[in-house]
Amino acid sequence: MILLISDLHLEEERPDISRAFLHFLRTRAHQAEALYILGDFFEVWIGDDAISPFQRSIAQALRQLSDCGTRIYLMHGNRDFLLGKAFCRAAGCTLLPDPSLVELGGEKVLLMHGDSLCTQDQAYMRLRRWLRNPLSLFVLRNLPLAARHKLARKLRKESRTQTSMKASEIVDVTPAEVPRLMASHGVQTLIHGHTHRPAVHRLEVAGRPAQRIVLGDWDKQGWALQIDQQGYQLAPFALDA
Ligand SMILES: [Mn+2]
Repeated sequence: MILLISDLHLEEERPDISRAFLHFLRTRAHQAEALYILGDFFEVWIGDDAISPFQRSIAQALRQLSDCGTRIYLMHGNRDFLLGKAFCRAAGCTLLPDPSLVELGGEKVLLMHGDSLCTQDQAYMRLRRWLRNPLSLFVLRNLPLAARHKLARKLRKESRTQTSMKASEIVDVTPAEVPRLMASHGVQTLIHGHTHRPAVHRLEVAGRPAQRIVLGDWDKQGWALQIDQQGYQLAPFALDA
């Protein structure tokens, strides 16, 4: 059995979510061969050198799971793209590039965070290109901590006001983008998060039935996609279960 989650937006201010996640690790994830975390795992990450005791406790919980034999894969989101090698080593997880082509349950599947699919949001796409450029990343990683905290606050504030002003189609995935991208990777299944609109979308790729599975964010409830002999099951669960 394989589990995929995304958009937990873990932060100290939401102990209900971290509690639910730690419970999820001890129970369902413990039974899984692999756990995929497709971005925005943390609400904010300003660098592995600025890890807080809260974030360290999450890394230790992941480490415990990977020591028990569950493989853990982590992909960057737009909030935590500065997660680096030191965190992955501490947490016992493997960093996946976005996009990643993997084999899950005998099928080739494309995994993404999902923000790069929202191509209609041109201002965001420009910012994303700038933030993910190796030179900018180098500069960001080497800024003093106080400057990184300040920048992270500014980016979050801007993202919130921008998102609330933009039409909902603009901050969602561009539909025409999806079949083209899936065909170019030769997959019939795409799994991503980011939009906080959990759903299984049926479509056609290269003349065959295909699916785009959107993972849910953890807020009022948790979400996980389970892949096993029964196929793909996307379902919510109570945070206090
Ligand atoms: Mn996101």
